Amino acid sequence: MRVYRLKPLLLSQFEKDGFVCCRRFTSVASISEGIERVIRDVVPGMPSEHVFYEDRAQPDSLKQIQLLQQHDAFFEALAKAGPFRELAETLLRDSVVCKNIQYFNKPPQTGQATPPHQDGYYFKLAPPHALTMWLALDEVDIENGCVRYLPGSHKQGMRSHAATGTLGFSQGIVDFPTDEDRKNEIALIASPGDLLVHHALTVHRADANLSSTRSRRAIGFIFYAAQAKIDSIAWERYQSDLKSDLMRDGKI
Ligand SMILES: O=C(O)CCC(=O)C(=O)O
Repeated sequence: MRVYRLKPLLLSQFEKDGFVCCRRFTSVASISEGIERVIRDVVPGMPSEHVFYEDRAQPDSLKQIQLLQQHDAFFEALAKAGPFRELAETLLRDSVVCKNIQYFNKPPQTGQATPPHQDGYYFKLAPPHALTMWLALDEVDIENGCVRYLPGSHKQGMRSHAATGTLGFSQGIVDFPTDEDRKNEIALIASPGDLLVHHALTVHRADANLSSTRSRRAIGFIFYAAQAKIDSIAWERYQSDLKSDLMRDGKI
């Protein structure tokens, strides 16, 4: 398979830049079908804290589904074995645990920006050895809100975060963008099947979807290295605060 020959190159890019982009990593037909099936058959029975809408009264404004691997056998199989997991093991130089498979959409015009953040701030891991994969299901470009990275930011530690008010991305970097951030940020345009992978400390964000017709759908995979340990007290506190905030604001 293509990825095997490229693995040493991908690993050195990942360790240097904190992200890699694997063009045409996979065909998206079965994954798109899987997501359509979950939206149709599973979402109606899911707990509200696993399904986020821009506006709960508008089913078309669905923006995120959490923990697909717990809700659907197809996604459970993707979490347990196959090319995503194998690539995660290579890039983290460890065996891995798949913690979350997520669906992301930015619906046309209503899809909000993803605030600048480091995933490790949400994960509460020591050491912060984890990565996120982001598989494009649509053509994704500047207009509909492509992912933007700060190369090398994974080597510069955790930045200060604070509440954003954004459903699904509750924490954002407080001093973004600095002049350096503005100079260094790169935007990753992607086609269906392209896979972006970033380290848990890599700073990233995405703009809102300004297109009037095009959605911006993607699947996210979160893998933790086996050596990374969760600070379970900090994590439980964060989850409980988050749930109360979302319920108070009527978002879930
Ligand atoms: O889909 C997006 O806008 C960004 C996803 C993201 O930030 C993440 O998976 O960590």
